[in-house]
Amino acid sequence: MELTLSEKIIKNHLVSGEMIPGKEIGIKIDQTLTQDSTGTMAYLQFEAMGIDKVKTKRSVAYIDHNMLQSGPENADDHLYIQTLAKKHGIYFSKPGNGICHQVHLERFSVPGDTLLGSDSHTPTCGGMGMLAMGAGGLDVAVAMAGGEYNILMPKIVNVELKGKLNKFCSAKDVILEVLKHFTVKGGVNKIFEYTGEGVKSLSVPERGTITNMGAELGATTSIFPSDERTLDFLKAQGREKDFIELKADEGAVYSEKITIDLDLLEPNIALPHSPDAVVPVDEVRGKKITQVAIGSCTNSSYNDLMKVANILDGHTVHEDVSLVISPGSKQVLTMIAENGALAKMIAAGARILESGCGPCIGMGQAPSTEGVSLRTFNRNFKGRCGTPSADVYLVSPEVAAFSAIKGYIAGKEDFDQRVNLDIEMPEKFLVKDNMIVSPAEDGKDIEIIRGPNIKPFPKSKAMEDTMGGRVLIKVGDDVTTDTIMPSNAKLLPYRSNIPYLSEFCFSPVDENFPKRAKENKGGIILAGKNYGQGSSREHAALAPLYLGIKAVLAKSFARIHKSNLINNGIIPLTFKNAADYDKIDMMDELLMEDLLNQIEGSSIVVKNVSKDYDFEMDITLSQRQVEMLKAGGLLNAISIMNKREK
Ligand code: MIC
Ligand code: SF4
Repeated sequence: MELTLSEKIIKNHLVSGEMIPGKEIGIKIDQTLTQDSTGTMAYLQFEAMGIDKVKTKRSVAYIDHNMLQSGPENADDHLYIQTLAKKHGIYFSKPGNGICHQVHLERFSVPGDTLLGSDSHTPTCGGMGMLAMGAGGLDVAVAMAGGEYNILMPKIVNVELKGKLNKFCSAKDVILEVLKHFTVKGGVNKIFEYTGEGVKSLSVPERGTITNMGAELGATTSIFPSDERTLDFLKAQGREKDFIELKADEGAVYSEKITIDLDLLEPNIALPHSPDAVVPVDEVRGKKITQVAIGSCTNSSYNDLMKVANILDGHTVHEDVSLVISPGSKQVLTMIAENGALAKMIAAGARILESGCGPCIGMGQAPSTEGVSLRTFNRNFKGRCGTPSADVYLVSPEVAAFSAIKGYIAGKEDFDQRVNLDIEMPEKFLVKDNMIVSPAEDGKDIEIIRGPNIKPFPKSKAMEDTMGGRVLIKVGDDVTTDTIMPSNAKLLPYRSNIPYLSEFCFSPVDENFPKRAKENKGGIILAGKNYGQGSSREHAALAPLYLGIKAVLAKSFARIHKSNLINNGIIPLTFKNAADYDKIDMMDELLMEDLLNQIEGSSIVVKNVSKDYDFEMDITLSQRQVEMLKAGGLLNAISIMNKREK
């Protein structure tokens, strides 16, 4: 039978289940990546499994998020991860070496391999023809220990690219177009597979921009074929031995298809506060801006920054605008430093940051009150930039650079035709991996250094037959994990300290949530559609767990967050009838009885004790997930299994 590229890779890695869309499958993971803000927790969980050495082909620990070091907490976490990596067979990418996704694409990605990362933008390596997925830290820990990764077999969507991008359009405009079409809910349990003659016109980093921001669709991942452009990139990285050609079979069947004609594409922009609020940039041309931020794992490649340098060349950043640029990796930064592009940026008045996530995760460069920030990043959720009153727009590096000069959102009329935007991919990238530390051959004698900020993670208990509590918060659709457990320069240093972090759970929408949760000894969360979209941070499950949350009742869930809830023993239930959501008020008391029995079925009866009526919730769980919830989460389930085996 003819297969799509995604199906071929899944088939090669299938460990359990059948490849029927919507059914649970288990796949073998070849590579893992972690970053520091989710990594400490992932490694604490890995340690809890008692494994000496990772069982993957390659695992890499990056430091790229928590780099401000305004106190000892971040540096302590870095040291913990570095010493643990050395001991347990994991490569360590030092702070300053770059953003995990950019560096992984450059130095470690391999077509046809599977990659699991504790970061939602792990699909960046789909630009290399990898099956690359984001997950919670615990799932990544299990993969490092050699365990399979479970997902629902996705539907495969075909995005056919026709033609060639015109001068002022770039890969960012392609993915913004896809987001406009599918929205932030449209990709859940789907893989977006790119095909067509237009694919050839895109280099691997450009493909990476598209697969990176496919995360905003809620997709399982996105993938490009591995072709001659892939070979060019691998050769230029000195890694041609990693190349294999990969593509879908002729006649492969997709569940859905859209065609994008690159020739007709216009520069796009995502309006505040959602990556799918996309319109052509000309619709908002002329809006005054206060900040431009260029970088992030979406748009910080050599190609992107060379275009920016050419646009800025000989100009001055507008007096009312602060332009900040964070190059994606040491490789990119060194190359633009050596060829003079960096000097052009500095001369124009850009503020250059080190290679890392920086402003994208609110680690510095928060805009002014009610500021208007134009960013080449992938997420513009309200408040994520560090300024709740700011408006953040998402654009390509080209639009960002022209706008920085003009002082307003630039449209077609503002683009200077004379600028060279035809950037050739270098024949050889500058390869110097001296910020990647190899693991020890034998880690037995290596001592792991733990700073005082590292606190044990909360553990859930086995499911009880009767479970109830008050509705502690009622939220609407598309609530992000940034809302559930925000990250910013003040909070990110505490990612390994759940007790402290939990004090800020839901703080962007309800500062009293932690207090209410404690007073009521825990309870239930009520939510709309696509609950938990965005970041993979397991902290959005761990902090509620710490505060005693037992269940989340939602209209639907984002994929990674749903797994994180189950992995940590919190029950996710879906409304059978959306009208039931409307009937429930905050502080209503809900009760579930005969739970151990009911959870085995397809729905569960919930009693609204305060209003005295019953309603039904759907259980959309696999048997494995049911067992896990009964045991009280993944770690408990693993230890029960281990005991059974002994
Ligand atoms: C993000 O872009 O939201 C992050 C910060 O990279 C997160 C990970 C985290 O919260 O640490 C992600 O995308 O998963
Ligand atoms: Fe870092 Fe931003 Fe990319 Fe997340 S989206 S990995 S914070 S650069």
